[in-house]
Amino acid sequence: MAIEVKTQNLEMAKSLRQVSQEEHYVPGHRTCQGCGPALVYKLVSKATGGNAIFLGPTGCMYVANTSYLCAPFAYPWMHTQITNGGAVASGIEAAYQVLIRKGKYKGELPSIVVMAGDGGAIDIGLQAMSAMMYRGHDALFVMYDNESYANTGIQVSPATPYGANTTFTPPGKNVPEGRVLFPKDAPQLVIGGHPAVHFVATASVAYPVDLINKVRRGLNYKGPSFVHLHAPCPKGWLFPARKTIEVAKLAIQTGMWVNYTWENGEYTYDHTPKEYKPVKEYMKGQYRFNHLSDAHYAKMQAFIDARLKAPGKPVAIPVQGPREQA
Ligand SMILES: Cc1ncc(C[n+]2csc(CCOP(=O)(O)OP(=O)(O)O)c2C)c(N)n1
Ligand code: SF4
Repeated sequence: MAIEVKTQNLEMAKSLRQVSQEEHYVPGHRTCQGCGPALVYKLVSKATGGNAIFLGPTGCMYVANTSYLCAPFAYPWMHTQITNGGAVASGIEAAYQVLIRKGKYKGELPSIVVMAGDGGAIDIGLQAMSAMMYRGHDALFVMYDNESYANTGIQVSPATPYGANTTFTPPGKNVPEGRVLFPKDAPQLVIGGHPAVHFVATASVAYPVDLINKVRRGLNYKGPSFVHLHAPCPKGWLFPARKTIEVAKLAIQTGMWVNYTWENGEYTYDHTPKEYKPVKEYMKGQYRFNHLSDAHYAKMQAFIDARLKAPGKPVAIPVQGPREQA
């Protein structure tokens, strides 16, 4: 006879006061001052409560956090390769299913959470993430998005915005804008190709209650879910460390970031301003965009305008076609 798999039912919070003061991401890590991804870790682990297993693919949130026999994670946590966060989560969930079927484990299935950077999610880690989604494992995949391969020196990633100066896309005479491509659409990658997924959401460190509730809603679903979290990186984006939340808010006020939920095919949007500010206001505050000309800002504005007409849906973006000259 099949045994029922008991899962948690995490309650939604109306305000931060309703969120436990217990810390699961504790002092002692070595991330930069004002690190957005570190705040993501703090908030996501507050969302899950104690019954959770976290997986950390290689990236800032692994390397800057841990050293030999020392880590700031007050819950079971495991380092995975940057390639395979989704595969390790799948294995852990499958192992629990076997223990439950054999009657060797009688508790609730813990919240299994992959905390991947953009590289570990939609670039080097994409195949394992997609396979976890495709096979329908009961786990949450979090993509904390600092828009670069931060840990290896702020290299370009497929989440890096057009016009960004990274160590792999330095602006110069031949390519004055630096980064020429526009980013991949992470939520659409998941929504478009994974029938087992019923919940995908985007959130920002600027709105912690919304972030916590989206993590909880994702975890309450039986099956895979995906949450894409905007996490400014003062070191990589080059803004003063005290401005992380200001930068995150400005992203939403200018349309550079849109908070939404996709649940069983329905979109809902949060924190949409009555009127969007020009994207230049957001970009001007970050040294990574300092080299751009007005024509470059206009190109970014056109992209954002197109995206805001149908937020959450794919838009046509300029891409590099086949080369006519080497
Ligand atoms: C297969 C493989 N390629 C490259 C690396 C080197 N590497 C370690 S961390 C990292 C950057 C990770 O970037 P991301 O996933 O976006 O996380 P972040 O550092 O931004 O937090 C890279 C490229 C690696 N560890 N494994
Ligand atoms: S480089 Fe960016 S993501 Fe990495 S620890 Fe520093 S602020 Fe955080």
